Amino acid sequence: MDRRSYASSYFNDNYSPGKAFDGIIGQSGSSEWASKGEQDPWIQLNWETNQTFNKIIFHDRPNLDDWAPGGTLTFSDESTVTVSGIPNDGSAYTVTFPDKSVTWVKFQVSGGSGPNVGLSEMKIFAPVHPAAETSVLETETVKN
Ligand SMILES: [Ca+2]
Repeated sequence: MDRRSYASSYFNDNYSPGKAFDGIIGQSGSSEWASKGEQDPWIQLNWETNQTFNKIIFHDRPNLDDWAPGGTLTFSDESTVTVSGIPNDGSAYTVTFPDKSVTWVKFQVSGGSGPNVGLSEMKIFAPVHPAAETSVLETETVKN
């Protein structure tokens, strides 16, 4: 799956937007995206084909100076989801929404504070098909 990340700015190559999608969480200076002097930066992930997902887990930069407390998710279908309450310490903050089948998602920070606001991670999850539901149906079939 080919994907490409963009941001309004990044501090230097060690803080590139791809670091928010590298699966590494909570390591200052080695696995986080940081903007270059912005309080309300944006970051975007594009795919070559439609991706279906319904959950994003945010982790702020773990340092307590830079904080992206929330903002707005925009999807390529032009729908939006408001995000608020991302903790400053980098702990997980989960946002769920109806299934999106889209080619890009953008997160525009609002209310940010600190010298170089960014994110440690923005982890995107595909919908989980409820295996438990299948089990129940199978049980009922056996009873009959
Ligand atoms: Ca922080």
